[in-house]
Amino acid sequence: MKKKAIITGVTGQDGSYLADLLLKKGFKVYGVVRRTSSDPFYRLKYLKIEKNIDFLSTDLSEHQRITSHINLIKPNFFFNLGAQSFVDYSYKSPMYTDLINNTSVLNILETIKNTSKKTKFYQASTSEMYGGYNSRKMTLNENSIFNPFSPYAIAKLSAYHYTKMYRNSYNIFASNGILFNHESPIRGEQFVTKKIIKGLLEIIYGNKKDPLSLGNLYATRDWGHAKDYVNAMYKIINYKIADDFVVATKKNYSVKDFINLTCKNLGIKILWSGEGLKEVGKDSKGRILININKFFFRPLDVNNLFGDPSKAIRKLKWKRKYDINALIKDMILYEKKKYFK
Ligand code: NAP
Ligand code: F7E
Repeated sequence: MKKKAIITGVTGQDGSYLADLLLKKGFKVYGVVRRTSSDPFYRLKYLKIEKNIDFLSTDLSEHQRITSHINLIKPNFFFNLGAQSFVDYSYKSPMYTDLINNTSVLNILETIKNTSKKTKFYQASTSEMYGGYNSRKMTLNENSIFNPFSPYAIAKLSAYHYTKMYRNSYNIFASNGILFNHESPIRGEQFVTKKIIKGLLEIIYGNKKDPLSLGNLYATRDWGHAKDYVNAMYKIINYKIADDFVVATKKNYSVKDFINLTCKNLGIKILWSGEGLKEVGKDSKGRILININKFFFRPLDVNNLFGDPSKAIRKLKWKRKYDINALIKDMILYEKKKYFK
């Protein structure tokens, strides 16, 4: 009989790549999907897998329905990737963020404990939990201190602790993947890497007249490729014991570095001038490509996140295929296809 996996957040970036991976490994994949007025399946269609998934139409806030799916299916694996995942929005909607990113996780763990104890659980934890005032040079690992800044990070940190608590108290196989930022061609359009690549291509190939407006150019992140990171999720849930693992590249770049690398890949020379809200990036003809808008600043931004994945490399034998340039090239290729069919 095929092994069964439930994925929440199956329509998202990671859920789509993970579903693809699990289908290739012969799993029966159940995907939790909430109702939306527009088509949520574009990523699954892009990967040509939407017909191979059994969809469970449920919002994560519908706790009883999630419970009944687990009871009926008794999955081998439960990957909890569904979340209100946009840090910026969590400041605007903290209670909703907490309901989905924290209370819903507790509901899933309680259900596994009560009715499906053999189900192995993976929680999508995040580098945002570290928050803090870390320097650009300081790497973070499984033993580093958490100092969450945003409602998103606080909710995720609570869910991280629940996951550990259910593992330690009830002997449930429940693991956290503490993933640093990871991107891909199918990254959500609000996130900064996708916004930069899509925005620059709109200006260069799509005749967009206005510059691309961004916020804090000096935050640094450790950016990997989502395809490499779903491989890590699979290794984490298949590891001999439940545990917590950092997944990162051990390289970090600022938002401005990411723009410079994207421009280099596109063959554009970008010249920076001005400071603060007046800073602009111009092309060699003097056209403004990037400007700054205070709307995109957060009440409190995490300035530096830099991960050390040594434990995952050592224990899980996790390897990644993409570096930052390969990631950028992959994202550009996807956007370019919109202009050159
Ligand atoms: P994403 O693209 O934003 O996907 C989030 C998924 O959650 C979508 O399928 C979304 O459905 C679903 N969802 C949101 N609210 C829901 C609700 N109330 N009920 C049911 N489903 C709901 O995020 P991602 O980048 O793939 O990230 C996957 C997970 O990893 C998230 O938990 C995120 O917080 C975490 N994470 C991400 C990163 C990263 O850099 N990508 C790093 C660390 C951790 P719709 O399609 O309907 O919106
Ligand atoms: O911001 C700065 C912004 O929204 C990255 C999620 O997947 O990774 C993601 O969270 C940085 C921040 O990602 C804009 O202030 C500047 O410093 O792409 P982001 P994030 O907040 O790091 C973590 C690990 C997760 O868990 C989350 O789910 O870029 N920035 N200007 C901007 N950010 C955005 N979005 N838009 C701008 O215009």
